[in-house]
Formats: sequence, structure tokens, C-alpha cells
Amino acid sequence: MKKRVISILLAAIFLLISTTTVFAENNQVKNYEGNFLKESGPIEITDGLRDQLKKMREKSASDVQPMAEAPPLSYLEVYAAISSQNPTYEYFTANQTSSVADHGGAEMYIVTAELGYGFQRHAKIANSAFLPEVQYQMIDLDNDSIVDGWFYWWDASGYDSGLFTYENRSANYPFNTMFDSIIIK
Ligand SMILES: [Ca+2]
Ligand SMILES: [Ca+2]
Repeated sequence: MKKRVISILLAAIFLLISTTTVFAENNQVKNYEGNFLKESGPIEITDGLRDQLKKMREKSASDVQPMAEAPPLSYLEVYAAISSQNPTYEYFTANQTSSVADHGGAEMYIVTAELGYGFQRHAKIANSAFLPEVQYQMIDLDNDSIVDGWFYWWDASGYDSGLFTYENRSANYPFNTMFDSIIIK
């Protein structure tokens, strides 16, 4: 009787562990519903971002991962901004602390880039409530259709300026949190 309880318990624990492990995904896209981002054209992977992501990936490749398990976050940055006032993407470098362009107007979206998989994404501007995520797009560095990282578009429409902050927490071990911020002028 006791043995049976233990084996049910073990099965339950196994199920819990196996269902909480996040696996790497194929080709993922979510499209924004409005016109503004569609009309503004696709976002680019700048040479700077590509170099940084490749460097990070080589570094983390030495940490052995179980097959197909989604890798934890190893890189995260505020990557670009676009707004009615500045309707082409302004790309930020990794160490930039403020936008160069003056953003704002009826619509404004801020794009974050990250390598690995997170599950607790929080973006804010000027101490706002959490901003809604309106679009995402996978980053596939080696064209094998397995997602390496993500762009997320955060809706900051209605704000004229302020400190934009973004953090995310890894979906798998070691569940690390990464953070970045930039001042939007
Ligand atoms: Ca890939
Ligand atoms: Ca502004």
C-alpha cells in the first residue's frame, strides 16, 4: 500500500518536472493587428546584434544542454524604438543609455531582443503599469528553424518619453533574470 502511494507520488513529481521543462520551438511569429508596424517594414538584425548573439551562443554552447531543451536567457537588450514621431526603426547599441531620436506621438513601440527562452517578461516606461506585448518574432541565427531568441514589441503608445525598463526570467534552469533599460527621449 505504502509502495503504491510512493510510486504515484513519484509519477506525479515526474509529470510535474516534465511538464515544467520548456522545450525549444520551431518558427514562431505573432503579428501585430494594426497598420503602423506593418507599414513601417520589417525589423533588421544589425551586425552588432548578430555578433553579440553569436558570441554569447558560442560561450553557452559549452554548457551541455539536454536535447531540445530550451536554453536559458544568456543575452537581453532594449534593441530598437519606432514611433509616429520617428517612424523608422532607431536601433540601439548594447551600451547606449538614451535614444538619439525624440520619440512619441500617437503610436510608439519599443523592441527588445534576447537570446534563449524566458517566461516572465515585464516592460515599463516612466514607471507605468506593464506594457502590452503586441508582436513577437523569432531570431534564428543559423537558419535551422529552431528558435534561438526573440524580438518582442512593447506598446508604449501615448507616452512621450521616459525610462524604459525590461526584464525577463529564464524558462529553464538556472531561472536567471536579465534586465536592461534605456531612456526614450
Ligand atoms: Ca536556430
Ligand atoms: Ca519624446
